[in-house]
Amino acid sequence: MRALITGITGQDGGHLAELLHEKGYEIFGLIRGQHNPRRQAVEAEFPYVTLIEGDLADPTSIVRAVEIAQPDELYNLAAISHVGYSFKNPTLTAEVTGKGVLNVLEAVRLAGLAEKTKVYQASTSEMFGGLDYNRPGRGYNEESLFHPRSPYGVAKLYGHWIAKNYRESYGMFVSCGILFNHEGERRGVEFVTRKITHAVARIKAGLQDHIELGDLWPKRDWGYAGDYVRGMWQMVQHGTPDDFVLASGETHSIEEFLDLAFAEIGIDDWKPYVQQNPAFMRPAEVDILLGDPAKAEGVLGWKREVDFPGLVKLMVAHDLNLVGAAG
Ligand code: NAP
Ligand code: G4F
Repeated sequence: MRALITGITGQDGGHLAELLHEKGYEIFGLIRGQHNPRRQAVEAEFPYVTLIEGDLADPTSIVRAVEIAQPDELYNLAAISHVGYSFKNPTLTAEVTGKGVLNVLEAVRLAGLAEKTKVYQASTSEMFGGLDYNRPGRGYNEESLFHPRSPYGVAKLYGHWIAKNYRESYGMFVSCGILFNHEGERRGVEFVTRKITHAVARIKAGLQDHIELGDLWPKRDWGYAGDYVRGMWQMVQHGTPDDFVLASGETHSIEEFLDLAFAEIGIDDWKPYVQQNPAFMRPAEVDILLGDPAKAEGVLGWKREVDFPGLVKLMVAHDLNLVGAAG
């Protein structure tokens, strides 16, 4: 089996490369930029991945990548994925996170692979928007209303619908995973969980004395990325293309994340170590995300293995090791 992963340098790209390698796939990874600073790290960690240069905003480069890889499965994970960044770069976000999906689907068609290549599209819980009227207290599922609250969420919603449109119009196998937040040791430090665990480790090591964050009350449905990429693969192995929510079914505030992370280094009261900085607040916030993964659990047999305390523990342990403050 041959797989093409866009977003190979990202968190999920790394977990997925590892999983597909264990399963014996020949793996191709799309990498952008003439001098991508992550290239060396990816080559060192995943020597079995063949890198192909291309950019989601350049349709020709995607056709070329698809022609080279001739994939049985294409996982479209590439995106401008940071919500805060999308407010500052809305046009770029629309081009890459939105129109980039169209470029991928068209590339598969133009390469004559519409019947062969199964496509996974990385949709997101950000499309729900977290407003109270939207299934309050029950958890969003595949039938919930969409009300995106950021340029990122709006762009992802275009990607989601164009993916469904290609499934319905051309009979292509295109499945959309509507994934809630998933984190882990590969998470970028620009996201709140890893920003916290990295800072906690550095505080323990005496390398910094506080952390600056935005709003602390928003709640997220956090899971472990390794569990979620397994779900992506299961969606693609399923007999028919469809949409599936992957979530933990629990929601926790950033304050709760801080409680657990600081407790790992023996600090019960994190308040003296946390300063709020408006620079990290967003023009519109998604207050609360809670997902209902019943369909994925029932139809695919997907089950997460890492719970919320386990996630925080593994991330802090990883970062303590990274800064040499473990033990
Ligand atoms: P990530 O770590 O931010 O990775 C994003 C990837 O996209 C990187 O490899 C990045 O490459 C690549 N990329 C950005 N712009 C590109 C372009 N113009 N052309 C080609 N590649 C480009 O994201 P992630 O957490 O792994 O998430 C994977 C996907 O799932 C994303 O689409 C994200 O929006 C979606 N998602 C994530 C979550 C989550 O909680 N993690 C939840 C729901 C959905 P560079 O290294 O070159 O920047
Ligand atoms: O970690 P975050 O940046 O993740 P966010 O916005 O929920 O988006 C992530 O999950 C989505 C799935 O729901 C993905 F689609 C998306 O690609 C990405 O992976 O922020 C989480 C919460 C937000 O409420 C934010 O306002 O944390 C809040 N926050 C508070 N201080 C902060 C900070 N977020 C960041 N990144 N940095 C802060 O200093």
